[in-house]
Amino acid sequence: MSAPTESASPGATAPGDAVATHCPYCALQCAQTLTRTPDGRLPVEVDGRDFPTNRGGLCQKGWTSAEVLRASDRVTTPLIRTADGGFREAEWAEALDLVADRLTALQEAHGRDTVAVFGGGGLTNEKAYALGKFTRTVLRSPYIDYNGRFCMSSAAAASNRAFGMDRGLGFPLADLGGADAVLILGSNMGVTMPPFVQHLAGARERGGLVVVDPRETVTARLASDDQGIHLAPVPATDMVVLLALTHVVLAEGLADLHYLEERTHGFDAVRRSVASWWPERAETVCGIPADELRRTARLLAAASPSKGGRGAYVLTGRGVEQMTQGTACVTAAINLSLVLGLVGREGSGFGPVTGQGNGQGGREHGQKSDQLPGYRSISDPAARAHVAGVWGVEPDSLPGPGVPAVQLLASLGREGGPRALLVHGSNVVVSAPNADAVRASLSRLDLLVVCDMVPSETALLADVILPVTQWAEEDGTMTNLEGRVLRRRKAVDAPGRARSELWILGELARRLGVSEGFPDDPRTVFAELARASAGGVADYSGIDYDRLDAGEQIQWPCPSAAHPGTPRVFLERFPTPDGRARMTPVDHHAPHDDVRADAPTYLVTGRVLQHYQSGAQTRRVPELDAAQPAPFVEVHPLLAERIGLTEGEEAVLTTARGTATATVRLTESVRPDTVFMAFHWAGAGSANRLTNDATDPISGMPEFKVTAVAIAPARVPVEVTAP
Ligand SMILES: Nc1nc2c(c(=O)[nH]1)N[C@H]1C(S)=C(S)[C@@H](COP(=O)(O)OP(=O)(O)OC[C@H]3O[C@@H](n4cnc5c(=O)[nH]c(N)nc54)[C@H](O)[C@@H]3O)O[C@H]1N2
Ligand SMILES: Nc1nc2c(c(=O)[nH]1)N[C@H]1C(S)=C(S)[C@@H](COP(=O)(O)OP(=O)(O)OC[C@H]3O[C@@H](n4cnc5c(=O)[nH]c(N)nc54)[C@H](O)[C@@H]3O)O[C@H]1N2
Ligand code: SF4
Ligand SMILES: [Mo]
Repeated sequence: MSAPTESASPGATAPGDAVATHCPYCALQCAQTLTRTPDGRLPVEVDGRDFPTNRGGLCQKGWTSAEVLRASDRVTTPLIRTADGGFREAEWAEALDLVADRLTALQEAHGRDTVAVFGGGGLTNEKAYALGKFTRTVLRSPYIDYNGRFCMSSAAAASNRAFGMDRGLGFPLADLGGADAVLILGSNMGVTMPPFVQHLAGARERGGLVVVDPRETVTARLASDDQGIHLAPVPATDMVVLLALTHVVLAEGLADLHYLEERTHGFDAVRRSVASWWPERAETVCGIPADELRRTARLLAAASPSKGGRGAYVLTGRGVEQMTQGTACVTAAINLSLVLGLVGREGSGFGPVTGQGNGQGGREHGQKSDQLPGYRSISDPAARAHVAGVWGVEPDSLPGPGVPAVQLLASLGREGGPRALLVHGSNVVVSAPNADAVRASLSRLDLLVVCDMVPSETALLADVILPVTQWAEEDGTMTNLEGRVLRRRKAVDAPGRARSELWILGELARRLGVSEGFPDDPRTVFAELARASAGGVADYSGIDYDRLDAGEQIQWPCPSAAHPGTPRVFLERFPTPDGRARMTPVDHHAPHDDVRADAPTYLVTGRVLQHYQSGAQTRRVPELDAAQPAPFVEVHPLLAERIGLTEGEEAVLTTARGTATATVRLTESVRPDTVFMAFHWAGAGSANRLTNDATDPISGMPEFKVTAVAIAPARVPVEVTAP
C-alpha cells in the first residue's frame, strides 16, 4: 500500500481482520473501523478512525450504527402484497418477474412516462449512477428525482448560478480551523454533525463564531460569551439579516473592492439592492438589534484577508435553504461572501453544509430530474451526446428533463401523471412535506415498488418490497461534504436473500429487454461512471478504486489519473464563461404560509442528535430510541403560559395542511413566537403532516423550515384556514 497523501488520512487500512469504511449516515462521512466479533452479539464492532473530517471521533449514531444491520424486522426476502392487504414471501425470480411484467403492461397501456423513480442521497455513487441510467435507458422515462431535492437543491442552484459549480464546501473542512471568523446560517452541526465542531475551535478562540438560528441550539451556545455572537432572528428573515450585513460592509467601506473588480461581475446591482436595508430598518423585520448587525458585519470584515485578517468562512444549512426563498437566501450569503472577498481564496470561503451520507455524490451522477452524470444538464445537446456515447444509445433516445420531487409526488396517479413508482432510499411518507397528501398520492398508484432493508413506513405501502444490502454489507464509493471521494467497504454478508441494488437493476433491465450495461460489480460501475463524468463539472475520470484503496485523498474535479484532485476550487478562476463569480441581486419575501390570526405561531422543523431523517434506521437502534422515544414540540414558557400548556402534556398543532400531536417540552432556547419539532417520527406526531409543500421557484425545494401553526392543549379544538 502506498502512503496516504494527506497527513491524518489513512483512507484504506485497518488492522488485522478489520475493515476500514465510513459511517452509514451523514455527509461528514466519519471514518470507521469495523471488526468482526466472535461472540455473535453484533455482526461488527465499531471504532472511530482518523480522517480529515472526524479525526477519530464519531457521534452516538455512528457508534451504534452496527445495530441497524440486524434490526429485528429487517427485510430478508422479497415480499409481495396479498389480496388481504398483507405481504407474502417470494423468491427473487417471482418478485422480479412480477415487477417487470407490471411495468411492461403499464408502459404499453400508458406510455413510457407512466413509470417514475425516486432515489436517495444515501445511495452510493454507483447505485445513484445506475439508477439514473436505468431510468433513462431501460424505462426511458423522464421521471426521476430524489430526496436531495428536499436537502441541497437551493444551495446547489445558488452555487451553480454564482460560481458555475456546486461542490458543497469548495475547500477541505480542516481549513476552517485557521479562520478568524465563521458565520453559520441555519445549521446546527453541534447536533447534526458533532465531530464537525472541532473545526470551529479556532474561530471560537478568537471570538469569531457567529451563529444565526431562531433557536439557541447546541451550536448557537458554542458562540456564547466571548467566543462569538448568536443572532436569533424571526424565522424566515435571514435574508434581511444578510442584506443588512452586506449593507453595513459597504456603507462602512469594509468591502474588498479590488477582489470585486477582479473576480466578480454584477456588483453594482447588488450594491443598489442592499442600499435600502440599513440596520434599523432590518431590525423591524428580523428583530435583531441594529447594533448587533453592525457588530457582526465589522467582525466578519475584520477577519477578511483584505483587512489583514486570517480569513473568514460563510456556511449555510437547511435552516435558510428549506424556504420558498431558499435559493435567494443562499445567493444573499454568497453576495456577502463575495463583497468580503472570501471565495476562491485560501483560508476563506463560502459553502453549504451537505446533509446526507452521499448528498454530494447523489447530486452529481444523474438521479436529479434535469441532470446527467458529471453534473451535466440533460437539456444540453453536447452532454446528451457524450453520455449517450458512454451508454451505447442514441442521444435522441434519452428522455428530457422530468419534474422536481414535490411536483412528481403530487402528480402520481393523477390524469397524465405516473402510475408506477420505484423508490430507492427514501421514506417519503415521513420525510416529504404535506405528508398526508403524499400518502394519498402513493395510494393512487397502480404499482409501488420499494427497495429497502427495513419495512419503512413507505415500504409498508408498497405492492412489492425488495430487500437490499446496506452500508457494511456492500462496496462502493461516497462523496462527502467536501467533495472527497471515499470507499465504502464490505465487512459482513447481508442476511437472508437481501441483494445489492446494482444486481436488482441488472435483473430488471434484463427482464425489460436490456441485457447489457448493468453489471453488479461496483468497481466496474465506478469505472463507467468515471468515463461518463469526463469533461463534466463533476469530473471523476481520474479516480479509480486502486487510487482510493491506496489511501489517496481525492476531491473532485480529478480529470486524469495523474491529477491529484482539487482540494480548493475557484483559487484561480470560477468555472463560469468569463471566469468571474456572478452576483445576483435578491430581495426579501415572507414565507408562503405566514403567521396570521388563526395560526399565530411559527413552526420550525429540524433534527435531534439521536435520529436520522425519517428515523427508519435510527428508530430501530434501541439506545437511540430510548434516548428520543417519541415526537415532541419545544415551546417557550411564555407562550406555554399564554395558551395554557404545561411540560409533558400533549399539544395539538394545526396548520393549513393538517394536525399533529406532540409532547410539550418547555425551553427558553426557542423564541416565544416560535415552536420547534423534529421530523423523525411517523404517525400522529409526524411533523410533516404540518409542513408546507410550497416550493422555491428556482430549486423546487419545499418550505420545510417555516410555516404558520396554531398550537393548543389537546382539549381545545382548533381550525386553521388556508394561507
Ligand atoms: N442527528 C442528525 N444528523 C443529521 C441528520 C439527521 O437527520 N439527524 N440529517 C443529515 C442531513 S440529510 C442534513 S440535510 C443535515 C441538516 O443539518 P442542519 O441544517 O444542521 O439541520 P436542521 O436541524 O434541519 O436545521 C438547522 C437549524 O435550522 C434552524 N432554523 C429553522 N428555521 C430557521 C430560520 O428561519 N433561520 C435560520 N437561520 N435557522 C432556522 C433550526 O432551528 C435548526 O437548528 O444533517 C445531517 N445530519
Ligand atoms: N419537516 C422536515 N422534513 C424534512 C427535513 C426537515 O428539515 N424538516 N429535511 C429533509 C431532508 S434535508 C432530507 S435529506 C430528507 C430525508 O428523508 P428520507 O428521504 O426519508 O431519508 P431517510 O430517512 O434517510 O430514508 C432513507 C430510506 O432508505 C433506506 N436505505 C438506506 N440505504 C439504502 C440503500 O442503499 N438502498 C435503498 N434502496 N434504501 C436504503 C433506509 O432504510 C430508509 O428507509 O428529509 C427531508 N424532510
Ligand atoms: S457525525 Fe455523521 S458521519 Fe459522523 S458518526 Fe455521526 S452520523 Fe456518522
Ligand atoms: Mo438532508
